[in-house]
Amino acid sequence: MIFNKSDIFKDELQEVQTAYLDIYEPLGYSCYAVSAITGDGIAELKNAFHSKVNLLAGHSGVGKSSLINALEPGLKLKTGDISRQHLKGKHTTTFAEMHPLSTGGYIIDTPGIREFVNIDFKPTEIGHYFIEIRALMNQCQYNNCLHDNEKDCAVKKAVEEGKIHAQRYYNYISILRNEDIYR
Ligand SMILES: Nc1nc2c(ncn2[C@@H]2O[C@H](COP(=O)(O)OP(=O)(O)O)[C@@H](O)[C@H]2O)c(=O)[nH]1
Ligand SMILES: [Mg+2]
Ligand SMILES: [Zn+2]
Repeated sequence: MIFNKSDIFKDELQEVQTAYLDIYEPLGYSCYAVSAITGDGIAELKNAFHSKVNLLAGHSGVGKSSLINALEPGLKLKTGDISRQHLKGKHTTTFAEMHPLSTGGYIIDTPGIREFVNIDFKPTEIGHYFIEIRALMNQCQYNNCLHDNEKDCAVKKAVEEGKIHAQRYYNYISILRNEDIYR
């Protein structure tokens, strides 16, 4: 989990970052607060990425290409101005591209999140990609439970008990209902 643009995380934004760290760190995800502009945290990222095949996914404009440039200045990937992107609906990176890292391994730049979310998941498969939902789904009453309106759902029970973070459940339901927030 990478939190880029840490140079502009101040005051309320700092709290937002902390709130996300509190969701993802307990789930076992390594979290990195970095800045492609100041270089903060880039050394740690380099360390985590070396000798692996890494892929950056996230909304257009979050700084994926800028981060890769910070890791590998020689690549000189095109980066975009967010406001202009929004006005013209233009994405700077138009297809996924794999680049070798000088530390060994590779990094894949992607245009955004849309292409991943558009993959046709069966509704019953979505829960497999949430590790905390996956861990409980066998305890649901129905083996095809979507953890939505079903009775005796172990996932919903865990959300009510605070064992699954409400934000994560909300994200799950949004993907299940094919909502637009991740596009
Ligand atoms: N303040 C700040 N701006 C950044 C940072 N990283 C990227 N940007 C800016 O965010 C915009 C989008 O960056 P880009 O790398 O094209 O995003 P991508 O669409 O995810 O590849 C550009 O204007 C970058 O200069 C950062 O760490 N801090
Ligand atoms: Mg890009
Ligand atoms: Zn369930």
